[in-house]
Amino acid sequence: MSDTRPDLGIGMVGYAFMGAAHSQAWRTAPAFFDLPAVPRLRAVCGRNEDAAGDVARRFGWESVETDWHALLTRDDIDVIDICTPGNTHAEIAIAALEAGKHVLCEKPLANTVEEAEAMAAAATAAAKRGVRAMVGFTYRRTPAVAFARQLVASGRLGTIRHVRGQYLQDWLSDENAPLSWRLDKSLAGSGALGDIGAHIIDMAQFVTGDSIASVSGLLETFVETRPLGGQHATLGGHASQDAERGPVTVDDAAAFTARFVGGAIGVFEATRFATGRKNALRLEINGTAGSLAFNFEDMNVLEFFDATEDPSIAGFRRILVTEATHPYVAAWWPPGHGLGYEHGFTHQVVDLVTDIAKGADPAPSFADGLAVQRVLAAVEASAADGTTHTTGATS
Ligand code: SOE
Repeated sequence: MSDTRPDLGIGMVGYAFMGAAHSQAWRTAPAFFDLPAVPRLRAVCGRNEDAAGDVARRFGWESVETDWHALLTRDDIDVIDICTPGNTHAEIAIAALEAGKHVLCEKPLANTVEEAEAMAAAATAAAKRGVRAMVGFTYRRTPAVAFARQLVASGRLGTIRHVRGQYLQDWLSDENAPLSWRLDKSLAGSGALGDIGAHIIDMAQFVTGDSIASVSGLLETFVETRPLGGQHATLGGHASQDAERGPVTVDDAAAFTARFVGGAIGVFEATRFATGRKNALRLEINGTAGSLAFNFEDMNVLEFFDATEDPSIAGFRRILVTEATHPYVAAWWPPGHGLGYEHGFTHQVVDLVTDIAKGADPAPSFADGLAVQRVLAAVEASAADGTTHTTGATS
């Protein structure tokens, strides 16, 4: 039977780790979810034609472009999906929105607050013309995280007192892991802070429904030079200690305390030096009526403590967030069969396509991305001068 749903043409810029994650999401979403439009993988764009061509073959992209401007002139492309380093986000996203293309942009939204402000303004102007923009804080779409937000919103935690966020990785703990774009401030904007700290900031604000008002922070670069070349892995890798070295211009680790507008206090940590921790994105929230704890390394589980229960039987319960009644799960497997890292990207595509069809503004919006950028900038400013910095958030 022929599919009567309209096509939605996708043009993706970038093809590496995030490009692969996004490619599988665009392919998989219409097979599992009843989408209002069918994503068509029209073109993947990269300066290295051979590498982009390889991704096109593996994932089924119909064509390859080597200059992203070409995507904006194509009538068969409706959405520009930006999977490139942060220094290119603002230019591509603003040009795409002005050309009438919807935009999905990887996180963090930009490398500076000024760029993020320009992007948020462009998104507001575009929305008036029915053109939508979303920033890719994918972990929001882990069912356990979306369910945590529902529990907080329904009042099960009462008034939030404490927020504890950590994003712990260890792929730089080898001091001979080679220099890569994530360690170059001119390309990445910042280090652990923006790359993974941005995720815990967004997740904490998303789950609590509150905003960070002020921060006091520390940044540290433990290994100041790294080998050029060597064997690169997607993250990390290894090179000879005799290789020529170049400077690391970003933080290896970030830590900060925070005050939320609603009165909660927070403690946050982001590092690539937590040996043994691979992708431990953890969030713990304590409220007057209960607590929640999440760890991405056990991503199908949400721990919940109900402080209103009889203390003699109360305790943290381990909820397997794999029931059809949990967010996103009904489209997938039977209870207990579980989801993985890639599913968040599929859910992101599902929500974006649905909002585009409905004419609704997707979340997280570019304004949400800007709010995270302001927290990142406040942490950097605080680390530089040793004082507390406000973010400007009031609600
Ligand atoms: C690298 O630290 C990284 O790939 C991040 O850039 C991603 O956003 C996160 O999903 C996993 O770690």
